[in-house]
Amino acid sequence: MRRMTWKGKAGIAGLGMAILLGAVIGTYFWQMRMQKPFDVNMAAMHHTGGMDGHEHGMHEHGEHGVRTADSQASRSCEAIMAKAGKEPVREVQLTVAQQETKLDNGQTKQTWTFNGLTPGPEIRVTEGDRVRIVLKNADIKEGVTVHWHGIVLPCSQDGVAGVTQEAVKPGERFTYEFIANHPGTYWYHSHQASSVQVEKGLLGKLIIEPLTNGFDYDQEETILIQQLNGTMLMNGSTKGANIEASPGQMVRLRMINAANETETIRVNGAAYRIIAMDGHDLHEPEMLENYQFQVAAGQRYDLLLQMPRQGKVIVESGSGLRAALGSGSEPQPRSDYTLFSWTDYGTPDPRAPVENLTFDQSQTLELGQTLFIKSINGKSFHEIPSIVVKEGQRVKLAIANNGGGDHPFHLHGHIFQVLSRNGQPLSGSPVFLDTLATQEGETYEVYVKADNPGLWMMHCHNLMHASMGMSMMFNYEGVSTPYRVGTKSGNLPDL
Ligand SMILES: [Cu+2]
Repeated sequence: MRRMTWKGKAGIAGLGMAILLGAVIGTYFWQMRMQKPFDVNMAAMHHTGGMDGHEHGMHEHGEHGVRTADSQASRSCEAIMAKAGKEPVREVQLTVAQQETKLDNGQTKQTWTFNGLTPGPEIRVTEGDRVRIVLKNADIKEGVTVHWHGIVLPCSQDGVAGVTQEAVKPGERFTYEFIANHPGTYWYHSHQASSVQVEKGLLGKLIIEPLTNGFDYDQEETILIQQLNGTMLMNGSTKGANIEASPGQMVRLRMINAANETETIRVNGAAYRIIAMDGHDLHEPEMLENYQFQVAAGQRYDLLLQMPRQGKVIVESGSGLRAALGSGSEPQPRSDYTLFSWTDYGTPDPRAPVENLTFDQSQTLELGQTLFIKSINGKSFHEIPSIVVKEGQRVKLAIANNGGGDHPFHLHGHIFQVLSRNGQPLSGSPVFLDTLATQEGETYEVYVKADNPGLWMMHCHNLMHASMGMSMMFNYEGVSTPYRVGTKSGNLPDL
């Protein structure tokens, strides 16, 4: 019997490898295509496919499976805007442009900026203000939008390309207007090709100061963590932030994670309290010492701490960035930290119970991964059936992380309350969020009051995951949109 030569074996192995590689690459591009549909109406349950133009005007929804025509009581997201009123107006101009940004480590990056900056200018308003932002696009040909992350606002102002507006093209402008109803720490970013545009620099801080403060402090600071074309920055610096603070001063430190990965934060030199999550105050939060806590992508944590009599306070992130507050010697670093849990922190508030609640609708969302796509209930992006609610409904969402990394799950236009983690009701402060951190194996139940009619995206805020399909809609029955997502219109909100 003739034995195969070494070359023959290598040839067959090589051919096998080539076929396998071809199949993998083919599948990859086929699946990536699904994130770039041709023409989709995100208000409809099913996509049009772009061939026959047929749209499904019917939704199956609710606990009774009632079918209702869209034309019935239909209203367009475009027409849902802030009512006229006499609130003090705060107007801000934001111009996006391409430019070179020189970092403080000497590197030069090709960036996209707001008013020449990344992060963009901090927008700071007061609770109750009417905020008017005029966005101009100088030269970004893909078009841009601004989404106001965590803000409860009218549908037409949400800044999602292809859902609430057309992407704003070079030479064009778009004016956003909303009432700053909920004080807290927020941020803004482009929601056109978000995974690309946020990475290139289109993001910034948005602070709504409260009319009356629930906590006393002498000064406040905000730190924002971002990833700019592969480089981690804190407040735009590769070296971190140096914050002036005097001994004994009470400092409110607002922290925004605008990058894609969960950041583990350690504080040395002072005990502190976590007083707010995603902008919303916690109820009777206790003092923490020797704890580390995790801020997922898109989330915000506000800390309250008192500067020591002497020396610095150091706030360090897992990605190696640090903020130094005060002056003098640095505290000794520790090696033992307990992981903070927000499910039993602070005290319950009888006004916001987590048990014995009733709901009009319950849905389960399983976040996971299949091959190259990130999925919700096994489907990706526009193929995921929208959740359809009626105004006034009490909706329970069970959100399970079945793998594929941390999935910070963000719902637009609403503030939801977390009820339980892994079947265990929260036993501390009520927790109100717009971005829920989930890790593999965890299941959370959250309560959403359907009180803001519109078409709302709901997606993983690791924007890479969103671009790979972990993005869907939370739609109100009867709300339509004149805009379309897809390569035909060029509106690709989560690409
Ligand atoms: Cu994810």
